[in-house]
Amino acid sequence: MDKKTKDLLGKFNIEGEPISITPYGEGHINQTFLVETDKKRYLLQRINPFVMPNVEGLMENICRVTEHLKKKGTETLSVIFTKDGKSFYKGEGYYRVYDFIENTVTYQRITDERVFENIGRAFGTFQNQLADFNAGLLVEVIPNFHNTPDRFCKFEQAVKNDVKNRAATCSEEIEFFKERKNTLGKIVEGLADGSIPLRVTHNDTKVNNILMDAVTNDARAIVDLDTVMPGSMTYDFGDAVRSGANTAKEDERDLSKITINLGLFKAYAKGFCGAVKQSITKKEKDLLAYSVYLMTIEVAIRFLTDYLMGDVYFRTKYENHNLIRAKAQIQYVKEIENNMEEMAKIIREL
Ligand code: ADP
Ligand code: GN1
Ligand code: MG
Repeated sequence: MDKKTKDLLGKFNIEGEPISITPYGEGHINQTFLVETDKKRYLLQRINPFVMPNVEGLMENICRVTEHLKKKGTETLSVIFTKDGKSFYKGEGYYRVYDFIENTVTYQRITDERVFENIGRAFGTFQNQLADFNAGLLVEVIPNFHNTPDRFCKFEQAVKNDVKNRAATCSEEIEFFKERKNTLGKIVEGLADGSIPLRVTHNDTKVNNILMDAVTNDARAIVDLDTVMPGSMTYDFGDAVRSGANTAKEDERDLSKITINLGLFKAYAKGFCGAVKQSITKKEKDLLAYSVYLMTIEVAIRFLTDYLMGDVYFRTKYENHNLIRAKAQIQYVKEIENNMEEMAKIIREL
């Protein structure tokens, strides 16, 4: 390990002598590393300042939410403080350290219905456990995060500016979103007129943001708490199904492999709805199938916007990665559209 890394780790209250540091996980936002000392393992993250410029507010949110969850006996992230008592360190970038949660696995995709039902139950339970958390204490770290009409406006702006001269390479995709402009508002409108309750939600319930027990496959800890903010319960339903019930990778190039696995959809719905049955309203339940459509088209719009803007938001692995992601998510939207009635029926019959 080089001196610079050792010095950085030395700023935090970690146990033992650092031995190794390796890039870890498949997150699209922060830079994540697994750190081993002669005593323990830790997760070091370089926080993405473009996405979350208010690091102070972000870490304040995470400390409050994790304290709240710990009081309820739930396993969650443990922030390792710096030697001068701060939840992050500012050097050449912003860094934070968490305990590495041992004996767990993260899935990038789901194939087993029982596992997905466990994940649904865990995100539903997370929702319940934050029901008595004072939302007024949370800083809106990424404003308008799931405001899909606003995402659409930003996309239109990116098409107009076309700073990288890329719009000509994705005219079909641009058209696809424009045709669906009027389908994007149901949830923000419901939140605004009070017909959908504003709750404290995770907002990024991608399946690799939950750690499962390596032996039993039960849900152990929900991680990536950067986006815990006021929102709609339906977001935490829709985004998990988007990421978990796809039969192909998020960035699959072979579009013929992509569809929604309805068995998995049903399994997640069973777990999630079972957990929130005391609090979910009729309108929220009626919007669950739609939320899968909405979260998928929203992320597709975001990938294409980022492609048009020159890949400034999501971490990418190759030149047109965001375009490939957008195309795959568009294909998934089409499949969801074709299965929407069946999905709504599954929810009604639960
Ligand atoms: P990003 O914001 O870039 O998505 P995450 O916070 O989700 O970064 O971390 C990336 C990955 O690291 C997660 O998908 C998960 O697999 C793993 N991970 C995150 N926190 C922990 C932790 N405390 N212990 C073990 N693994 C973790
Ligand atoms: C990002 O951070 P990660 O990889 O868990 C993004 C989500 C997207 C997702 C798409 C803060 O999630 O909103 O749905 O990529 N997170 C943020 O894979 O923007
Ligand atoms: Mg993540």
